[in-house]
Amino acid sequence: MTTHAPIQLFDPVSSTYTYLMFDESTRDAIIIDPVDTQLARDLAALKQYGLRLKYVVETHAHADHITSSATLIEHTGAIAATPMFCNVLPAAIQLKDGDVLTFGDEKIEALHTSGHTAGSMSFVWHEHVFTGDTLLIGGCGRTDFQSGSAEALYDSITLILFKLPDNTTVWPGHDYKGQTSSTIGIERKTNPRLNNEHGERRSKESFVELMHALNLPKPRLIDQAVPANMILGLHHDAGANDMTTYAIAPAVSYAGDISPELAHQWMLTGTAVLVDIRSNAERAWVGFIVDAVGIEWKVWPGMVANANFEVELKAAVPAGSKVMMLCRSGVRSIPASERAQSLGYTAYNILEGFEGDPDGEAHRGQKGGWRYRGLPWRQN
Ligand SMILES: N[C@@H](CCC(=O)N[C@@H](CS)C(=O)NCC(=O)O)C(=O)O
Ligand SMILES: [Fe+2]
Repeated sequence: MTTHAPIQLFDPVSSTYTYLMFDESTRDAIIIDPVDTQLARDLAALKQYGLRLKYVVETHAHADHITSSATLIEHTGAIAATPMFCNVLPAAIQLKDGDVLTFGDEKIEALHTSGHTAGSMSFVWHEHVFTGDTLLIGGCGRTDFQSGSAEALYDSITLILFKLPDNTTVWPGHDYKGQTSSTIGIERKTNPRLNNEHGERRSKESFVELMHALNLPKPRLIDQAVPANMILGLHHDAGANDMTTYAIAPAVSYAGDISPELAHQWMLTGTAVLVDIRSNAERAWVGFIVDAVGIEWKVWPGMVANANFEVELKAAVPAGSKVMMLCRSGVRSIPASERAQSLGYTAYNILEGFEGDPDGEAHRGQKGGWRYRGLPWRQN
């Protein structure tokens, strides 16, 4: 018989647990609550186990760390799934209570367990529950910010999570004391937030009073983390632009670097063809540019080079034309511009791509990509 166990990974700075689960035969995988600073660790784990990441799942929009969702998706071609009421708009899958995600023959079910935040979810997989910050070991998530509600948390814990079988393993979103897992039975009987000193279940009023008296300091990163997590952890700095927007900066191995604004103008006037070289998965995930030609530079799964790039480019764009290469952040579009130039096109690289560089730095004077500069795009 196959035993099902999640791989539990820990970020010591934010005390966050990330979980990786996969189907043993197909190697399709999902990850729950990945942390931006642990990207290399998580990519290495996917490689080590030979996995194809299908979904990046969030239990809520975190206040204490930034997710690596967007970057993981760019690397792997996975799809983001976030709780519907967290309003993380770029996530392709907006989870409702009872929704099931499938990876290989494996299934994981989303339960809407509001309270820590209004949108918070827990996930049930075999005899395991990933509780995010709804239920912690001997504790529970705080309810004093981000649409938190102690009343809702009491109901979610007592009426939803405590109704799971006692032997269900509880895998929390954080632990600040080095504990790794618990069970529903243990938490139901001994969790001090839910039970009084005599081991009796607290009333909702007593729980609410306790939660309101916690007076915890604000998470250190809340002001950066929440806005970043609302867009899957993409960092961008829209607005600032200290380069002449319509200038062409000549390049050595292709015709030059141009701003998204100039690219847009050239597209409207028919001066050049915009070639969107993001993977199909990325475009489906975050959005399309109307009238752009889509030719993948790297292909999911594994983000391997598209062997048909030359054939597809030649089929789509007449030889000798001007082309403008656009990717997500302006990195992949550089080798793609060089390639197009070597194939006889006059090739321009669009600075900062669709989203803008994730490090938030100004690259060659440009900040923010196509979308964050307010240029037109569509969701699908
Ligand atoms: N000290 C941490 C804050 C930790 C924190 O507030 N964690 C939230 C989860 S996002 C919580 O619910 N903690 C519950 C508790 O500490 O009892 C930081 O600055 O990031
Ligand atoms: Fe949280």
